[in-house]
Amino acid sequence: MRDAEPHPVRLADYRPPAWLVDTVNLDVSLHPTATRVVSRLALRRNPKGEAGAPVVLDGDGLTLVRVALDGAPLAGGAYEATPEALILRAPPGDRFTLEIETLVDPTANTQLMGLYRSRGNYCTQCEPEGFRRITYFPDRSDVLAVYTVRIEANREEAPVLLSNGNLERNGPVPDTDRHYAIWHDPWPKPSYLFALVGGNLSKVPDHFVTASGKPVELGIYVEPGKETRATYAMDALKRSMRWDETAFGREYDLDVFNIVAVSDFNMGAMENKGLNVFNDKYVLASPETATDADYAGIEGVIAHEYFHNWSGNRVTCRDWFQLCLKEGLTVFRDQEFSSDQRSRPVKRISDVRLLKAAQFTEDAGPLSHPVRPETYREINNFYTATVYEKGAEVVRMLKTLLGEQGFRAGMDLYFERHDGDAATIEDFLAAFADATGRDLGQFAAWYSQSGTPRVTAHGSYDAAARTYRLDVRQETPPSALQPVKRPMVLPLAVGLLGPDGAELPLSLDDGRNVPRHVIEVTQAEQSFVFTGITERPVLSLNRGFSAPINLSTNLTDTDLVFLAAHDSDPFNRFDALQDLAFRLLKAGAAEGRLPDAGPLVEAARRLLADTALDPAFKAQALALPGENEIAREIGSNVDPDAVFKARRALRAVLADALAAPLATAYDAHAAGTAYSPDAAAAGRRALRNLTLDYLTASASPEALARAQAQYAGTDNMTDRFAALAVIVQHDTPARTEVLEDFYRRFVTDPLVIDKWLSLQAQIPEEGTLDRVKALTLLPVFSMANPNRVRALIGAFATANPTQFHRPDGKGHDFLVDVVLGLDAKNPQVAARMLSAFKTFRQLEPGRRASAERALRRVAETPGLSADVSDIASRSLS
Ligand code: B3K
Ligand code: ZN
Repeated sequence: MRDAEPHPVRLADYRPPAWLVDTVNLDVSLHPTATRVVSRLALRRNPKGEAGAPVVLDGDGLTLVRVALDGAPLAGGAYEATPEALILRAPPGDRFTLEIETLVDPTANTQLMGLYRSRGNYCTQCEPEGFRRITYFPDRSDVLAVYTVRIEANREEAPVLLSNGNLERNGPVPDTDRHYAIWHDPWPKPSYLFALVGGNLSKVPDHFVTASGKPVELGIYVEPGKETRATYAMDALKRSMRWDETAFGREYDLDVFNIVAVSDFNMGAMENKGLNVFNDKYVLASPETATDADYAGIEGVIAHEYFHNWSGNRVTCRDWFQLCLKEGLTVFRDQEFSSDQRSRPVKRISDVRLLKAAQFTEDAGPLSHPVRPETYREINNFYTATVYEKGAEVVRMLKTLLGEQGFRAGMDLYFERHDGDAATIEDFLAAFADATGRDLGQFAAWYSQSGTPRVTAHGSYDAAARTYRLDVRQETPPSALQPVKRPMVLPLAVGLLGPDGAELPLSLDDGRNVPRHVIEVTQAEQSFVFTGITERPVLSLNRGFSAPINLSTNLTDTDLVFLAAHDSDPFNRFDALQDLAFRLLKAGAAEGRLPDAGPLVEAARRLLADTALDPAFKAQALALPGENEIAREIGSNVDPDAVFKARRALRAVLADALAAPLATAYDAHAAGTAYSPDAAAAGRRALRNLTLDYLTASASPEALARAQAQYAGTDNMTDRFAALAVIVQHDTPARTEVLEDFYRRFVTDPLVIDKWLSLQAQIPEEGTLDRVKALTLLPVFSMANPNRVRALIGAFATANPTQFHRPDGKGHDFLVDVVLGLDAKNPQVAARMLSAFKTFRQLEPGRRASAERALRRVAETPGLSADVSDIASRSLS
């Protein structure tokens, strides 16, 4: 267990490592409770490190057996060893070999960090600081070494033995029931990219030939019996490999690429060199068990981890403050991949929804931090929406500013310059600046300044002068650490629409035209005057959400209805509808009754009738913002019950006003041929299931019967689960029936049971808390499995605002009990659950006080992990 109050680590304190490791030879003898690890490190003093510094190797809970130096056993007095460090104060020279033997217990490892067991199989997770739980090592991302790994295990227990790189040889260990495999990875890598797997797994094989003709053997390893469920993941992998060649010129660089699916995993997946380890949720899919969203998730995560091979592995991070260097960039790359594979506008809309839901809320609350933080107490708590999602937005803005070619030139230069390096954000920006000649000095504030910029744009038309003037002001909310914030560079994609909806040519009064329709705001207040505008235009600003900002404009409801119908930018078409809905919902929540929804109804009616539109786009544009999204827009003094009621009321108004076209759309998008997970088919299902949601808003017996018919009559999980979700919203006997039926059908399939748990946790009724507690007692639930915990507890805390924030505080108390119970076993997941409180300051005073009491109860508990104590104290700060 780590120290709950460790000294904060600061970016400003970075020093190059005093010692480097050229090669690592690991010999791992797998055993359920006593795995023996012999590590031989070729150590070399770093000429750029602190002169005369001792050798300090990190450990975490290690049991040391012996140490040898250049082959000779080291006497006890020659080193200092604790479970947390191995220190040689007087190293014998500038270059020597250290051999270290440790014992680890993978079965007792419930943190799922380091070497652990998942359903009997051995696997590892080393990022960020798990390698030190396997052996003593300078466990930091700027120490790159070439690894050779020998794994030995019982043949029956672990017939499959995998590590990074290429397989050198394998075979039986003579005269024993054991066998071994030796893997060699020629690419120097930091310890966080090390991985090892041993177990009884089935290989789904395939192959790939790179653009330059190099053959690569591909393997996805799954539990025996699950092979057919890996087909889609394999397909996504091959498409990712090809895409990275064409979009970024990046080829794969080993003879093999393996993926292993495991059931117990703290996050989505891990990009270990040549051996990605995945949460099985992001590998396994079949039409009967996975929804369209699951398929899209698999495609995105497979791509993300694969793309890390260049953005993260070939070029890694100098230190963990630079995490966004690999994560933000790789999220951007996976977003682009999915956009190319599917519909670009639909992907952009869902990415922005996620950004706002997860990152804008984080940045507006006590856990706000810059994309590149400057201090941390527990790095595991910085794998955040800010680092990932805002980090990706910053890369996207670079592309918007530099254009397609400039961006590609910068990326090429970055990869060329830093291949084999541990790089920084400064290195990244310098590559773009040098490739394009552009000064990115002010732009760099996107990495260092926290908070979402608030931008107001006021447009005014001057008929006499034939000009349209846009006055833009920006301000980023101050924070305790950064009380004064500088203006940011905001690339705002813009269009002016004429009365017929046509796009007007843009030129500014200084004679410039507007390249790529992007204006660049760089000052706190700035005006742009567009000339030659003969009629009052309608402004479409921040198209495609080109800058991650909170924008308010002086557009009227009529303007928004116009944009919803005519904007050539699909994102802003969607956004116009959302804005209309937000205006109504905010007023409805504040006043207890909805204003006239006429303009929204008309805009929605037109959109629904527009046969030229992609059904997937329609489904997004017609879906009302969720309760959390509405709360975010309200921003302060939020009453979740009022939000819920306003949303329900607006849904009923739309359902009633559009009953006929919704029913027509439902029938018109009926499932046809066999299920296919492609984007077009998924889009039709999305629209149909959205209409089903509206059609059952009234809970009329006919509507529920339609949902029940869909539930029973389909063979795919998307349609079955969508029907289940709408039925479960209504307290009728049908609810119990379908929930029981679903359980019986899928009781042996944990990933499907997660959906069942999650759905029940989201029922917006008073009985839900007791229901959730009861579900924790079922044998299908386990606090030891992160997927189960996220599905049930996570959904309750993050997706059921009326019940989590019950006025009696019992929802808060429950989460605290769970977090405290979980902390001793899996601090990372416990801390994740606790961060559900990140928006508590936006609540009305009663619920805010209850959340604060709950957080205090955590903070005051003795013996907390660093992970949980860090989240509790920052949340309260
Ligand atoms: N790099 C890993 C995340 C590791 C998280 C450690 N707490 C997965 C990813 O982002 O690709
Ligand atoms: Zn990543």
